[in-house]
Amino acid sequence: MAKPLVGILMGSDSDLPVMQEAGAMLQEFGIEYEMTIASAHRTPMKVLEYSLTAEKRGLKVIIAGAGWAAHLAGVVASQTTLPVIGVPIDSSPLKGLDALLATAQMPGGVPVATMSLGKSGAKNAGVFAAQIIAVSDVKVANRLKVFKVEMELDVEDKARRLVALMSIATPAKAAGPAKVSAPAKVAAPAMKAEPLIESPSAKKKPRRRRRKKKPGSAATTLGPVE
Ligand code: C2R
Repeated sequence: MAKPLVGILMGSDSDLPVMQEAGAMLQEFGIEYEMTIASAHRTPMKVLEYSLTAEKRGLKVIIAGAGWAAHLAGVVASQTTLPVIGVPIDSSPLKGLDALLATAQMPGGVPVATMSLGKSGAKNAGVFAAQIIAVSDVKVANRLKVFKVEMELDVEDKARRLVALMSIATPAKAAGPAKVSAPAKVAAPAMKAEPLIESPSAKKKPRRRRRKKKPGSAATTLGPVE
């Protein structure tokens, strides 16, 4: 078996249903990977050891997924020059916002390439790791190209099926306009189109024009009060 090129870390076994999406993508691109649980909070020495030896062991990329106060990816990034991809996991009562900020908001000099929350983030971590490896691996680069084309074809296929479904649901439309009886025309009330958003100036009440006082009117003829 070839040496793993990607290391997938997660803070807890509870992260596995999300993080296995990353593994599935790497498998699709034919990239060997390893997977383990390590926590910067609960097993800090294991995280240090893993990060410090990763490059020597032949890893090219590390993917680190964690939920809650997710410090795992940042701590890994502090101990290696390998690219670190962070996956924030949406397992907390804050629905992952805490993990997203903790993973993304790294101080300058210690980057963590942060993916989106949850399963799509883990999937993207797998694709992104493959893209990093593809820079120096033509085989992986070609597989990525095929992956993109397949994704496009898949969307087009779904679009075609949707159009077909729509024509089944509304057969009258599909049969052509000649068979559809035209609805009786109802005279629309004369209405002025209202803008959806009123501009502040439009909200202002129209200013009343002051009438010019005619010369000789009471106001102009009254002299100062003595
Ligand atoms: P448990 O389900 O084990 O209680 O863990 C894990 O990633 C998990 O999502 C709850 C959550 O705690 C996270 N965890 C971290 C770290 N270690 C564990 N964020 C860490 O080192 O950052």
